[in-house]
Amino acid sequence: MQDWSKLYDAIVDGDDKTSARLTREAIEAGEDPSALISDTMVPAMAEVGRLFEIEEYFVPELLLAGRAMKAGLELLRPILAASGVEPTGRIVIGTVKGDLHDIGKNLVVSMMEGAGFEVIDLGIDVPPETFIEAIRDKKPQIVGMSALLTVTMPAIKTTIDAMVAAGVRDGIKIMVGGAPVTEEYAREVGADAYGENASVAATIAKRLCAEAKAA
Ligand code: B1M
Repeated sequence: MQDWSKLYDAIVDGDDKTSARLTREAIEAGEDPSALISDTMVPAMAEVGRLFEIEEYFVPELLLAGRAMKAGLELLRPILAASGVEPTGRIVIGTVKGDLHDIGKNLVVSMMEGAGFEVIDLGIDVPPETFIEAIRDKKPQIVGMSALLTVTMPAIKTTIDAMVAAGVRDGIKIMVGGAPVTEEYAREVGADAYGENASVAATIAKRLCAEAKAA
């Protein structure tokens, strides 16, 4: 892989135009989209998080960096999706109520699409009732929930509890993920799986889907 440190810098600097231009160049150079994401773009966002923690960056910088990351991801998304074959299964996914972070969730969506899944993306700040409605309407094998804040993590449990109360929990597999979420937490709240990152999530989703279809 070529050195794409200028793309890393563009994301850290929140420069969406340069991010898009360099991503386009990387695509033209035949760079592997998954490697570009995991080796350059995700580490850039981690650096943005570090700068936020040490108070060198504030919310406006986070927003700009998020926009620069998205500008690149949007160009890579169709390429990731094109690698898929027959639909592997159907997934409903969203960022839980109160949480506005969607970059990681969008990456999971891209990897799932790349793995051949039909993905119904409910977006951000998704209340339990919207998940429940989507399960009834779309009949997915898997429901995915993303949470990036420690204060919104409990919304995963609230949503699963609401699914149980609504009688839609049986027959679906639930996968959860996001920076503060852990395998242990996933088990505690009654999820079926935890995805540490987007590519692991896609691999796990294939297994879960096979299990859901066999049940
Ligand atoms: Co926010 N933010 N943010 N933020 N933000 C974090 C999460 C934070 C860790 C920064 C920090 O302090 N270092 C911190 C949370 C602290 C905590 O709770 N422990 C934080 C905070 C505090 C806040 C605000 C409260 C700030 C404020 O207003 N004072 C506020 C909250 C708003 C809200 O949600 N209600 C806020 C706002 C924002 C922006 C809107 C400005 C922006 C988001 C833009 C957007 O998403 N469209 C933003 C950003 C950009 C970040 C950081 C810098 C980057 C997040 C990101 O995109 N990472 C973040 C710091 C960090 O994470 N280092 C931070 C890259 C992405 C690829 O990784 O999302 O982890 P990630 O996803 C990974 C995995 O987690 C996993 O796969 C992905 C890809 O490999 N994954 C799944 C994710 N979902 C999954 C689902 C799965 C499986 C795997 O299955 C279904």
